Amino acid sequence: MNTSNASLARWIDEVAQLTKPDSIHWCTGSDSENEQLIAQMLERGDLIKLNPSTHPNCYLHRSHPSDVARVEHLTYVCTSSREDAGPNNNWMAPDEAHRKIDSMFEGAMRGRTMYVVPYCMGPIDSPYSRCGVQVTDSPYVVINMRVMTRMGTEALRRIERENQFVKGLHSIGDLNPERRLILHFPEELSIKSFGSGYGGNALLGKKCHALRIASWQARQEGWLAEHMLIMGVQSPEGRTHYIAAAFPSACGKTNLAMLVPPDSMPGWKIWTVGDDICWLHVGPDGELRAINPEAGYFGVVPGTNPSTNRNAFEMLRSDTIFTNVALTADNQPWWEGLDEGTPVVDWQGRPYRAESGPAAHPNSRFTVAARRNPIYSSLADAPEGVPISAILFGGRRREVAPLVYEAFNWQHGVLIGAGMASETTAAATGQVGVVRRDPMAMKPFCGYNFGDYWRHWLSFEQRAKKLPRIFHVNWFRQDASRRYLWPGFGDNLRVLRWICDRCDGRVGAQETPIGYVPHKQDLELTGLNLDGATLDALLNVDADAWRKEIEAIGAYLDEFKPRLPNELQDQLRAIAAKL
Ligand code: OXD
Ligand code: MN
Repeated sequence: MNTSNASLARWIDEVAQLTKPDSIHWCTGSDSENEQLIAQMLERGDLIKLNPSTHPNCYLHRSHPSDVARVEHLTYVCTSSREDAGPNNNWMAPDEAHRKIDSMFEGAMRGRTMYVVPYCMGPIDSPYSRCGVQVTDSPYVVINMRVMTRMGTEALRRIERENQFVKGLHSIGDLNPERRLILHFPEELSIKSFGSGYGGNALLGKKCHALRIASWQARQEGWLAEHMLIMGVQSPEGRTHYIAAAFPSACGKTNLAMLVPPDSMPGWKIWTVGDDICWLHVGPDGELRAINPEAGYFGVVPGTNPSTNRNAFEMLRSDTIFTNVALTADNQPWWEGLDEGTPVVDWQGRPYRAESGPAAHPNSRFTVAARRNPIYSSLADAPEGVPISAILFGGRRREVAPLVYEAFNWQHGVLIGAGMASETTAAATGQVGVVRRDPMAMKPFCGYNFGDYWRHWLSFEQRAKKLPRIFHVNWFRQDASRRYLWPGFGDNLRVLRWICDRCDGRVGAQETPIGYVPHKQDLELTGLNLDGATLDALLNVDADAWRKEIEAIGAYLDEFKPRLPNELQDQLRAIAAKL
């Protein structure tokens, strides 16, 4: 027995009887354990050591070519009542779901080691953190979980003290896409994932626990689990505002969280608290406080270079696990958008040929400890979290949504989040570039009915003494010839600065039917080559386009009746009337 917790010991026994591993390894999270796993993976060819002089302690893993992204069509929320999962989730009855996936797990770990991975989501000593145990037969998952969570003995001790944990059972199976399922049982606080080794499907602490299960728990316990980065924006006077921002997958959360200020804004500093997930609690002072439940970044590689994100680029030069990138002749990692080196081997390990598509997979990823980030916030591990001044919602919208606008109030802000839309990306299997509604960037991650979720968001008006202001941003506006109107990346600080000024009550704004937009003179644009017409286009609220948008949002929200809160419909009607 490796634990004093009887229910954990019993569950591990049951799982071992079902999956029949050759041996069981309880992970401690130690350096030597990690080194042994890496040595074993190198020997089996599951990892490739990258050039140690340019990229010390970096490795490449190539996944099965059919297993490179989240599989939303195979991801289910299994609640007793279908309505509780809502139209936003695939649903299966819990009994049927267990039966189906247990038949896949039957004997699945024969000939393999079963790893027991205790982990803590959030600082190990934070009252806001929650623990879990993932069982897996994939050493790749273990070494990634060690980077992404507080994994090992300390987490196990906390589980033994609290006697509560999320159970996550995972096997890569035979990686057959026909035998792949990602199932969530929020009522049982458990997850079963079979047939994929890809991050979002297999690192169960991340999307499965910290978003789908946690969002359910958060509703019961009065907090929020969100798909948001958390960053500190420090002004030259030394005042720091913490901002939480929700953007769909592969829309630049990691880049924004690690932003490098433009030369024309000396004295501004950015501090990263988190790049993907945010747990928001009402603190003792009645304000919203945020922790990042993760301890590492599982970020999109392509496009990372010293000018788009110098911090990320530096961070990836050592101690990083790369997945599905290409290789240069001297074994350095290579990806599209890296402005140096030449690929010779593509992400599938084949000699690179331009006509066979990109060298690195568009959803190739890095796994790296958050502490390697040169601008890691000193409060990122604070058990009490950071106070949030502003919440941002945003998507990839070629048209319609202006660069930035502010909600009139909390209810309107919730409507802005609920009506969010974005063009799809390579982070999930399926067509790329089509506009879909992605409320709060949680479409793939909310573990319950969106109608109930929005009602829960609205309830924070009663729960909190002071709420953050809510904004919508769009870095991705294009003109008719598909040219981006806004430079993005470091220059996004210009928009964040306006947001901080609004939080401090320092600047006014122009009222439009959809919210407050900046007066042009209040945006810091020195050093930017932006002509007046482009700025007008970026801030323009086109009434015709918005009438259509409001209609589309209304039609989408109607899908959630009868659980759709009336407040959202009232907000929508008010905007329609003004338009
Ligand atoms: C991610 C995602 O990996 O959102 O963070 O897909
Ligand atoms: Mn994400």
